[in-house]
Amino acid sequence: MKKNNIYYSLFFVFATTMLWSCCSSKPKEYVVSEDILINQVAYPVQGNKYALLRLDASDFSLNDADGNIVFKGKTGPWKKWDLSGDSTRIADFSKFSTAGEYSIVVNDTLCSYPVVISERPYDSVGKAALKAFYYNRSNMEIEEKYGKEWSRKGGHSDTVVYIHKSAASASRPEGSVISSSGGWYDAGDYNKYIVNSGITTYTLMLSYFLNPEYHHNLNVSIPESENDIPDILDEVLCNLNWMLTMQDFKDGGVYHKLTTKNFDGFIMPDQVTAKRYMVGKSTSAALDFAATMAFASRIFKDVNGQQKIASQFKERAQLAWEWAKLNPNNYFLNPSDITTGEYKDTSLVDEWFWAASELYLTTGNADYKEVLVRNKEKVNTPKWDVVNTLGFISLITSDKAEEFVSLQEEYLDFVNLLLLQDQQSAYSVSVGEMAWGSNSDVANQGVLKQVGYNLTQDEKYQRSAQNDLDYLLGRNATAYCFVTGFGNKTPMNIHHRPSGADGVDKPVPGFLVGGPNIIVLNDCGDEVQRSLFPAKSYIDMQCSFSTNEIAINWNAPLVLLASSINAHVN
Ligand code: 9MR
Repeated sequence: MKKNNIYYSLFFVFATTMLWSCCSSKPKEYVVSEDILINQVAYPVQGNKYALLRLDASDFSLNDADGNIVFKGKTGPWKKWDLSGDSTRIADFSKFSTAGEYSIVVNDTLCSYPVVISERPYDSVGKAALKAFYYNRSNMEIEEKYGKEWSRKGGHSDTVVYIHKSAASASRPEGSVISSSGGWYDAGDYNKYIVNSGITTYTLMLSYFLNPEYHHNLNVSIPESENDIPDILDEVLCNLNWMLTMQDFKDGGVYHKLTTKNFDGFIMPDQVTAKRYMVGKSTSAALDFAATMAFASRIFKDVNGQQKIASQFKERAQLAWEWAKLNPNNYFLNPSDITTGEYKDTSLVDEWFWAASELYLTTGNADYKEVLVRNKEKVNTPKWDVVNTLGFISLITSDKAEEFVSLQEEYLDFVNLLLLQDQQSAYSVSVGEMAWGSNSDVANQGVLKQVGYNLTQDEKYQRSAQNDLDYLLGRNATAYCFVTGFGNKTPMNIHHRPSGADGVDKPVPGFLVGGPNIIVLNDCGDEVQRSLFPAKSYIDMQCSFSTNEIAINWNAPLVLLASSINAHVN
């Protein structure tokens, strides 16, 4: 992994208007400009294809690798984005639909990075995004056969986990030891957190639920690829099995997290020595666990040979729910001796709604319906601490959907609003703020649009979801393709411990970085300046935990988005 480099970061700050070296269009040489923003992975043959120009040009052309002009067009009107502080105009080449490699040429001097048009544009990025979960498995060796240059020894067997005093109970007193193996590391750190695992695991199962045929045919080369379960469900099972160990089945309570006291350094997982603890049972963990397990039981009951575990998921979900009812106000706060991720949430109405929705769909018990009706809030963009829309999605796509017609209307009203925001936006996205993990908000809005498409078969939803993917893959204000291992300008120095410590130059592939925001401007020290425009405030340095970390809950919507578009573009 490259060392953090201050010159590199300073260069980035001033690079927004800089021109890069030549692209290879012949017979004429053009200079690549990052003011011609494109999806650097690929565009579908059928569907929307456009670049965004930050240049004053009224015409553009699409040239093939030999320099021949294959399409000419006019650019659209300027649109401004307050979040990026700049303006763009559209260069639309949707009408051109021949697969191949091209570039956009402007003013007869400047060109874009290569524009790829393909029948199956997101196969590789979708596979890599799912494979990233395998790379982040906590307890097992990543074998060379599957992990290539990113193979590594196993770490964190988590067979010896100490009960922290915040989690002590009569049967498991402080300092007693339990085993809690498996699951994924949460992010660039090595800890495992139930709240974040819940939404992540749900989103991957939703990807399967929406696109079963696509996932049945998808092989991402993991140790379980040869069994008869789709790889995405094998991956999910690794985490579900770990989640089960996070429940104290004596009382149904679910520990909030399994963690070291402080974050480990940038060392390989097999080198770490710090003790791991089970910390605090929380209401949010119990409800997210209940929701995820209830959905898992519906998914796995129809999977070959998985009926037994499916009914276990259901029982455990109910057990967690009962605990939450008895302990509705166990809001998690880090104990004074623990400094790792807190995942603090003081408003749990949405968690009650989500868990009640999943349990109602799984059991048919009207008591849960009564709770969900009472706790319904407005549709919004899902996040680890904002989960009511996950309940909406499950209800309106279920076999009980006719009981929830008004929820479907509310849902589509919200998604239609997102589409309007996309049309008005200079960067063709619906986000109105840049949060920590802003890229996952873009991806999750793409997920909402894809669900809209599944419900209605109306192409407009899919087109707007495609815009979200285009943004993530390079058509954004930083000109980065935000997925490791993809694009011409790609993150190299992610805040991810194995990528930082493995001695391999390239980061582990398939990870979506958190992306721009201005929440913590000095994570690399005061001497490293970032843009004050939120949508440009991203830096490819390992120290930038606030913009350049990766996380399982950010990758899951990328998997769904790429898989769904892949499944439907052809
Ligand atoms: O995704 C989380 C973000 O919403 C919070 O603002 C941020 C600070 O509390 O934490 C993020 O989650 C991190 C977690 O606490 C620890 N593992 C890495 C996660 C991604 O940064």
